[in-house]
Formats: sequence, C-alpha cells, structure tokens
Amino acid sequence: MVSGKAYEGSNALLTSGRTDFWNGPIVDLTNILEPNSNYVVKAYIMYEDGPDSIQMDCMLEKNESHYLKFGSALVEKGVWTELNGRLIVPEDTKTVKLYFETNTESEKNCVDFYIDGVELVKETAHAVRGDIPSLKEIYKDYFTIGFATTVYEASESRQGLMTEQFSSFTIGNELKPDSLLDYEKSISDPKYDDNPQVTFKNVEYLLEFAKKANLPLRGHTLVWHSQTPRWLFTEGYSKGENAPLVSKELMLKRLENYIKNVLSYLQTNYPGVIYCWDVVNEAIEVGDGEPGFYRSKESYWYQIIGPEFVEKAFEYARKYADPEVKLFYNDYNTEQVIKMNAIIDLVQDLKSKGLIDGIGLQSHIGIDSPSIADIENSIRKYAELGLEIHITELDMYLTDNSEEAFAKQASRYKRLFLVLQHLKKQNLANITNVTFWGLSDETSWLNKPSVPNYPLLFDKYLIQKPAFWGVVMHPDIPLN
Ligand code: 9MR
Repeated sequence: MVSGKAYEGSNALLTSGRTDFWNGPIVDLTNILEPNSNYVVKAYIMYEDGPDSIQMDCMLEKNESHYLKFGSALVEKGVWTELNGRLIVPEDTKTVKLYFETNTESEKNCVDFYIDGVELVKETAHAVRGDIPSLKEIYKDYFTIGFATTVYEASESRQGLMTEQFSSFTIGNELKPDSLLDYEKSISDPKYDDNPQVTFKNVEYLLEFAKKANLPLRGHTLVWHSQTPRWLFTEGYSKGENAPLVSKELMLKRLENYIKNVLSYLQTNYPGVIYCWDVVNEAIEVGDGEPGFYRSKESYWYQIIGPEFVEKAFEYARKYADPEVKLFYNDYNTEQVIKMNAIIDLVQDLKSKGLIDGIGLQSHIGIDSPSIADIENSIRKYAELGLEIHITELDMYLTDNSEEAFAKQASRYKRLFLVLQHLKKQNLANITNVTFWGLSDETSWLNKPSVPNYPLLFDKYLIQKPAFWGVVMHPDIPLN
C-alpha cells in the first residue's frame, strides 16, 4: 500500500517486481462468493511507466487450476481507468480467487501498477432469463404487445428478447421530425421553401430490423410541438433566434409536403411495415387556457395555423397514407377529466369527417395514480367514440427498488392488464395494441443517473422483474 497515489482517498495498492504478465495481487474469496451467483467487480487501475496503453484483465482462478477472464479495459498511461466485469461463480467451484493482470503476453509486459476503489457487489438478478412466457402469446387473442426502442437500444443482443416477447414496436425517437428533417437539403434550393426535405439515415437500421423481424411498426410521430426544429417554421428556414415565422398559407404547404415526403418514402421503401401513425401528438394542454384547450404556448403549429392544424394534418395523412394504414391521435394524462373532454371533442370532429381510426393513450402512469378505476373509466369513455384504442407508451414511474416496491408495481401492472383484457373481452373497448415505452429500466426515458427509475418489465440485464410476472398474470402475484 502506498500513500500519495490514489483514485479516491489517499492510498492505493502498488504492484511491483512483476516478472510475468499474470503476476498480480490475488485475493482468496472461497468463503465469500457463492456458486451460481452473479457478481459485479469494479476497480480502478493506473500505471506510470511503460507503453502508452496496456490491456488489464479481471481474472478468476477456480479450483487452483482454471483461469477465467471476466472483464478487461484499455488503460492509458497515467490515467486512472475503471476496470469492471460481471462474473458468475461456476457450480463446481471449490476454491475461487480474484486477481488483476496485464494482458500482453508476447511483450512480457511487467509494468508496475496501482489498484484502488475495488468493489465486489452481489447482484440480486438471476443469472439467466430462463424459460419465460411470451407476452405476445399470452395476449394474442386480445391485442398486440409492443415496446419502444431507439437505435442505441436495439443492438443484436437485445433483438432476441424483442422478437420473442413482442408483436409490434414503436421507434422512440428516430421517426420524429428532428430526426427526419434534412436542413442542408431544405435550404439548398429556394424551390424547397414550401417542401421540407427529409432523410432516413438515422432510422434505416430500425426499419431494416422491423422488416427482417416481421414486426409491425407504430409510426411515431408526424406532427408534434416537441422534437421539431424551429427552422421548420421560419422564413427561409432561418435558424436565427428571432427569425420571423412564415404565413399560415406557406406553413400548410410545408405541413402537407412534409407528410407526403415521409409517407411516400416509407411506403415505397418499406411497404406495409408501418401499420399506423400517431399523426398528431399532444395537441391539448389545458393549462394554456385556449378555447378547446389547444396547446398554444409551445406549439408553432398552433401559433401559425391555429386549431385547424390538427384537421389538416389528418387530412394530408389520409391523402398520402396507404389505405390500410390507421391514423391515430396520441396524448398523455388522458384520464384527467377536462383534458379527456377536450380530446373527445377534437377526436369526435375528426371522426365525423372520416379522418381518424384510433386514439393513443400514452399511459405514463405512477405507482399510485391515476387509479386503475380512473384509467378504466376513461378508456370506456374514449371507446364510446367507436374508434380503436392503443395504449401507446405504458410505463410506471418508480424510484424505489426495494422488494416491496417491486411487488407493489407487479400487482398494479397485473390489475391494469386484467382491466384491459376484460374491456376487450367484453367488447367494452376495442383495444388493439398495448405498447411499453422501452424494453428495460436502464434505457427508459425516466431513468436518470442521478435518480434511477424502475418503470418497466425488464431490468438492465434484461432479466424479468416482478412487474413482468404481474403482466403475465402469474397467480403468485397478489392483487392489492
Ligand atoms: O422516449 C423519448 C425520449 O428519448 C426523448 O428524449 C423524449 C423527448 O421529448 O421523448 C421521449 O418520448 C416521448 C414521446 O415521444 C411522446 N410522449 C412522451 C414520451 C416521453 O417523453
């Protein structure tokens, strides 16, 4: 142990006098680590003399004779670097020791190095997901089950779970205007002034995945006040902070051409992949105090076109969408009575004009509210309009990861799914899809490094949580 060198505190462990690459401090953990359990090991490593960088490995010595590498990192000279790994202690383990080594056998890389901040944490998750029931199978007679994913979350290692469990999906970000709009091309020629240009480079990977996996896609979203750059609304597509907004007439042309460009590309290149669209998202905001409770403050659509932008968006979507594509209005807090009534008025009008097929209820709910009874009553109300109902962005805000909190979440999910199934079974609401807003807690929009959140069915290792067993209505999950 030396002082004056440390990642944290004032001391670190110095390893010197090494004569081979595998020489390193070793700790006997035979009586500490339990076979078949999962552990996360973390340490910080630093060295001062030698090559510019070296690879360091976390190693396990089992039964005095087997060596298992379970984590590694490239460490740069002079920089404290985190080395971490996950390990499962094999069942036949009699003795187990942990050590760190350098990994450049050929060069007999025997640099001195410092170790600090070592942590060994047992994980409560199971080692493997095991044979679990499939959500899409369980609910196949009632509704399809979806999940949202962004491109970053859809790595190949996660795609197995996605296709085993789900029968539809939504792209979390990459089909939104800020992802599709092509600024350079739009400003490249004045002829595009009423015709915003689009590019699909950010979303191509997910469209290919949808096609390959044969997973129907909910299109999300064409017209929204958020994730839409201001330049779409300004004269000459100017990015100037105070650039003037265009006229209503020009904005309607931009709206029509945007919808046309997006739909025609997708329908030509990925025919049949997108089976429905959230044409307009979140147009109601009671707090803005407008007649009809339209969102005005944050919405350039409303500020330029007025309430008519909603109907126009649906009119254009109907005009350019393939005939079998279903058109939805999507919103959150749909159980709140004033908001619900405003949504019903808006949607009723669209329905009378034949412009809409369904309502999307986002359903970002909490662990206590809204009550399941309020959710049920609101769905019954929306259902009276005779439109399809999708639960489009379901998650359950929960910052407590205690066993009790997870059990409560599981019960609430179970109760909710009992209600959804009942409403469909009894023909009380034509619920045709239920989509979770994300696959795992770790990548949920609610999860922040400073305040972790646990709103979904799978944990960060993609292992099912009690909430999953609630949704599959396992008899061991009580109904509170
Ligand atoms: O999940 C999306 C997140 O990655 C984005 O940062 C966020 C930005 O607004 O949008 C999230 O998705 C939203 C969805 O598009 C509309 N309803 C609310 C969702 C959560 O914010």
